Amino acid sequence: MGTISEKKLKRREFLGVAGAGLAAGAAIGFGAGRLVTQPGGQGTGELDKLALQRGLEPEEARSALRIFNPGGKYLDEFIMISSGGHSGQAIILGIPSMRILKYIAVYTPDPWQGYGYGNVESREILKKGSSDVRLLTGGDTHHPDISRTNAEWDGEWACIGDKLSARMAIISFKDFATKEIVRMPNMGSQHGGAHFTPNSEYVACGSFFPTPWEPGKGYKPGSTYIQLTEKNYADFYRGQNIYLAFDRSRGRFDLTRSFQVELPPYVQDLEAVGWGPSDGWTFMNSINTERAIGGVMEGRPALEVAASQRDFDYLHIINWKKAEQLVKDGKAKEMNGIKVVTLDTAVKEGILFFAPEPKSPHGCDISPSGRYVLVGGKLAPVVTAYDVEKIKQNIVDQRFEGTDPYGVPILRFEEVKAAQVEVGLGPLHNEFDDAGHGHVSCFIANEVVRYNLGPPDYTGSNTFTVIDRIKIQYNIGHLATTESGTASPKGKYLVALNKWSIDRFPNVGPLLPQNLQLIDISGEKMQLLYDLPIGLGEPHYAKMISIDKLKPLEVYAVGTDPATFTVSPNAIRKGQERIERHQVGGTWVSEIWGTLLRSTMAPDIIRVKQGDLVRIHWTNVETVRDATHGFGIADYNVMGKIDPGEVATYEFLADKPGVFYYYCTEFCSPLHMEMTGWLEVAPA
Ligand code: K7E
Ligand code: CUA
Repeated sequence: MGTISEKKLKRREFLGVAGAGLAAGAAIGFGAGRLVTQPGGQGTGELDKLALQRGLEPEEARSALRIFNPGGKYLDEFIMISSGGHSGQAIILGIPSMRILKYIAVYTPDPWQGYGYGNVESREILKKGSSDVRLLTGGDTHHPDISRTNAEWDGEWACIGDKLSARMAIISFKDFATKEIVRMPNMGSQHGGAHFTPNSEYVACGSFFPTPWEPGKGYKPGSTYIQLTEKNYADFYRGQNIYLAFDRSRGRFDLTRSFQVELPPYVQDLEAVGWGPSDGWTFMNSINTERAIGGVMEGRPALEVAASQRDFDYLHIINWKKAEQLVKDGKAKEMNGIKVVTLDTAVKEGILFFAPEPKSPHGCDISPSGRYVLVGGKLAPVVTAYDVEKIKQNIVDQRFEGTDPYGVPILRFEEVKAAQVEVGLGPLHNEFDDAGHGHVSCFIANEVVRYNLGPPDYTGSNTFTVIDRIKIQYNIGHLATTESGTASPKGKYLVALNKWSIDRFPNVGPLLPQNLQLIDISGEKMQLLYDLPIGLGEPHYAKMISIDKLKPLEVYAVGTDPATFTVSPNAIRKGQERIERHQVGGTWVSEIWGTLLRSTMAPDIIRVKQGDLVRIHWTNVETVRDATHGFGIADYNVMGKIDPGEVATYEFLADKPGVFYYYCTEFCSPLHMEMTGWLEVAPA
């Protein structure tokens, strides 16, 4: 910043010239002559000057004003839940301000949130979400979805999958915290989900890598072994699509009512669960229908080469309502705790079909009307629109071009295709607005490309035609528009989730942040508003829900167990603190019921014996919003926070003697530094 030279003033003529100044002033929204440009248009307006001083173009200054949200004002219209990629977390942002409001620990421990550092509730979540191989403390989140009522998001729950180890997590929007993780049976990895069915009966999710699959027995991580050869891969490896039964009152999955559909050993990729004309159907695409297994060091071509030979892969079309009925009729087989509709049954009973899709596609999204399935070509520069009505009719008429090696009927491409839109290089994901437009991310072209859909989504002329494009910075993966993926998207904003940011931010070491770019899609031309560096990675997909659909708690009622939102059996009131020592099995347990209230931890001295299992139940008896207390014990790796009203249990083995300091880690009050205690572990 500094003084602006005459030359610069002249060059940036948006102020000096009355007309331009007026235009900028008016568009900024303050009105010419008021604040922006003084009468006479000589560029003395305060905002103009400020913009100039900071070297901002008028367009940029306008963008800043359109999204700036001062503290204390509630100008955000949407909340975005973004994946945190291989950080294993989820990220909550306000839109359009792009302010980060929260990180949610999902698959990865987080000491600040009291997740996985001695806290028993979160430890149980992580344990339940692990396999027999290891306790899993990291994940790779890709696709969040929000619970639905009549195909619209209701703002109660979110799900987000772990691509790495085939897990699904449930987040409550009451407290924006993780409630459950399940390790999905029979699957080695996942990618397609999460997708709630229109009334949240199920969360659908497909596998990514096929798993070794014992006929009749399925796959169990850590024990199923079928040697990886090309023949075994074709004969004994399988993909899966799961429908996790969702109990929306409790916010938990019920594996006993869940089911799976066995799929051929293609790499199943993105999927979408339909509504309207596509209600009852799941669409998922696939890559590597070549069934290449890799083996560059064993004389075979590299996987990505061998997996890109064919001109077409298969869009999978699953009649999930019919599959559900098969399960109810007892035609599914129980494998590893879940009912599986086997591939044979799926073929015989007519619940699985393919449609050719060009070529190693990515992205599979349903238009707001539910009529079109849009698939990004990835290696083909087109978006293919499939017409669900045609798909259904062709299935009824049994019009197939043949079957795949597993007997799955293949529809004729020309019969089920609505259109192909030439969009540019590397099309991936499609999102929609409220005016019948699709927006596709083009990874290689570094663009978001807007096109018209067809009827009933778009009823004008030039259906399936590109009408606008905007450069992004750089290498966009997903994009998100407001409430896209439902029957009534809201238009207005689009967030491009970009992988690279090369020259957009100051250098903070060789690895630059991911770049989330906010784009205004309300006008005829898309317009870039803001770049948000995300120093946590890597966001894949995100969903933006209208802020008024969310009804989060302000405080927990005192004594709440956040796992169930009911009164915890370990809740106590101030004055009821106690310490007990009792034996369970062969182990001595020192059990403490304590309270937290500014600025006392009661008890502040805990005396136990070496070898005791120490279990501390803290009740934060505060009733004031935001009056959180933290908890940390030196050298014992116990850390967390207890929100106002919350009851949280911490547990650890006191196996080393000594006198250890513990304290409230949250600066909560003037006497916060005094909010401390001692853990005395007497030698055995
Ligand atoms: Cu395109 Cu996992 Cu949805 Cu990332 S995936 S970009
Ligand atoms: Cu409680 Cu600091």
